[in-house]
Amino acid sequence: MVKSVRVTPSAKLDDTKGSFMATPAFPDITRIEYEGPKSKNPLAFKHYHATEKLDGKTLRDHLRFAVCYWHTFRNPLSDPFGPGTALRPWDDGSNSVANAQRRVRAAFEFIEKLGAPFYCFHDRDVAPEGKDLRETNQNLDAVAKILKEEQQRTGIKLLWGTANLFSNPRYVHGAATSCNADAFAFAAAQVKKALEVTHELGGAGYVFWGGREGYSTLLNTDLKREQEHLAKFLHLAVDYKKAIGFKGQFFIEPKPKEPTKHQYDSDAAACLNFLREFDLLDDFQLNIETNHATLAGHTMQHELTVAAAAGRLGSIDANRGDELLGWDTDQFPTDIYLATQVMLVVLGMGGFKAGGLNFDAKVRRESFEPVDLFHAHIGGMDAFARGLKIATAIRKDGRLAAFMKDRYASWDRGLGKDIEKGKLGLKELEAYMLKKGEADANTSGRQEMLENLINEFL
Ligand code: XLS
Ligand code: NI
Ligand code: NI
Repeated sequence: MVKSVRVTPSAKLDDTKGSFMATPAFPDITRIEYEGPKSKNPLAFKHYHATEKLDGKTLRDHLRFAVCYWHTFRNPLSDPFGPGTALRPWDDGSNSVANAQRRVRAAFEFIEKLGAPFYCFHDRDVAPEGKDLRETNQNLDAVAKILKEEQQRTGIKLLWGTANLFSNPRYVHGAATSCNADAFAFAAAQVKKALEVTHELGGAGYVFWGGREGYSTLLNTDLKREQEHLAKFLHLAVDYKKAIGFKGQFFIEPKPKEPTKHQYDSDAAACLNFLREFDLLDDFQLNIETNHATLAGHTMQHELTVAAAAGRLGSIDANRGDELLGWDTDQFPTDIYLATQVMLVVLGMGGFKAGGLNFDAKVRRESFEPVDLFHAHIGGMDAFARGLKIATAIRKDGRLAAFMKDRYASWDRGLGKDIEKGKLGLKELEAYMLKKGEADANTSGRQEMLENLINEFL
């Protein structure tokens, strides 16, 4: 944790009992309320009204927002050129279990004041590593106990849990795809424990993001063997999930690079192919992250549409990158156009089931005060509330969907219908064209007209 944090002298740092910390972590902030679009209060929602209903479903249930523990409570806001700047008065900067437990109280105070219904965590960002696996597991249990207490006190739920299989140097060559079988074994033990804790906390899902599952050079990498090991690892997790009766959804999160030069789960299409090849498709859905899509050279809309087309869009890590910076900058999503595109796909598949919108995003290094965490999340939640409302209006209007349907009209009758039904082979198609001489004329794609149509709703 960041060295520069200062501890408020009045805070009772070792008091983690009772419903709240003796001294609140955010003493000047009360619950964030919905005040409507005309409000000028920066600490109020302008568009996210949790209990408002849209098509018979509350905004809370449509959007299923989650606060992510690693960025919001563990990110010191360092960059490659300088140390962390984050001021987190509730955090003494130590690696103690007591500090980790106190941090949980601060996190739930934050999530409760914000009014987000979910959170997500990695095993290693909620609890410190001990001297060996046994002690590490005990540390996790000690913190999970407080997580459970706070979940019960507040009603905040766990959207998904996951294991950090990338920070510890033992995973230098990867975890499931390491050349070192012992690293695979340690990772397996870690996932086993993380699954148990996620199950205990009633998690709706569990994410596998391939931390260092990739390579830096093919000169030393047996790609085929590493991918088979990854598949083996996931099969073991599926088996264990069934053994303990965990009913949550498993997700894979694609990312093309960073930390390695090439990650195996590079994009939605690569993940789907991998899952199919290794007979894992029934047990996994995809968790699509905006900044990972852009790193893969795709749009978020593309990644979502590819996943949804395969019936495998499960959850979203909502953030954004920066066009001028070539890495995973994990900024908070504020782009209403993008939020609209995302919600069009989500509504198109009938909404989230186990998944939701997890803010896998961090405030900028310059935004180091605790209150900035509120500004960031309020902005993201308002942007997605608007995206949801706009996407709902576009769908109600119906012109966009009607245009798309009409564009394929030739497939709904005669020849097209027969091809789709498998009635015609190359011979019959040749005979058809020999008789006709030339294909029917094409009509315009009307891209600009459709872009204008979308703008009508913004
Ligand atoms: C990193 C990933 C990671 C996953 C969870 O880029 O986004 O944070 O979401 O392990
Ligand atoms: Ni992510
Ligand atoms: Ni990411």
